[in-house]
Amino acid sequence: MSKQLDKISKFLSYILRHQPEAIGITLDSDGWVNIDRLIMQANQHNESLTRELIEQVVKTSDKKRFTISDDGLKIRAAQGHSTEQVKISHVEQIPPEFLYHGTATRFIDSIKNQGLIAGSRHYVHLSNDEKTAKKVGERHGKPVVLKVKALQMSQQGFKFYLADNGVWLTNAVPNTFLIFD
Ligand code: HQG
Repeated sequence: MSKQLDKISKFLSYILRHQPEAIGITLDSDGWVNIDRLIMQANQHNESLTRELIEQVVKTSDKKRFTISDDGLKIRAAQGHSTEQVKISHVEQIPPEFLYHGTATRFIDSIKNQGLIAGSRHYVHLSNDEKTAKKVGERHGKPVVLKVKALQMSQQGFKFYLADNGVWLTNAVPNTFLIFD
């Protein structure tokens, strides 16, 4: 992804996950906003944005961070929200036996005590594969990948959701379901 598109991707993540009010827009409870309105408000706040640039970001996003509605009128972030405006009804799914969570070594003691908590986001984020989890962990420091006994959790009543982009979400992971190698 080019530098320009990367910058726009970061801007869209900030607005569509965390601070829509920063450019005076409101997201609906499923996270959607009208694309024309988003562009107008962004431009009014000195962020040059066009439909074409948005489409390029959506198309080239390695993690498929954003989804455009079937009618082409709206956009939302697939997951990762912290804003209280949004409560996406993600699809509930039975997870595979194991899912993975990438974190940094400095968080391990705390995670051993408390399990995984969502922090400022709405959910704990889990990946299907270790490689993706490692990349997520690298964002925070020296990466560690934890194995989560997801199927066992689900059999005990914990709910799992699959976001538009394949990221698994759950409210929290008690430490008894974590494998620290
Ligand atoms: C850690 C990215 C101490 C947790 C990725 C993580 C993801 C604890 C950090 C998405 C803890 C939160 C989300 C506990 C959890 N004590 N630390 N009890 N429980 N933590 O950024 O999962 O590139 O909010 O391990 O791909 O890193 O932005 O969550 O290190 O899908 O599109 O607290 O963001 O996507 O950090 O990443 P984050 P995350 P994008």
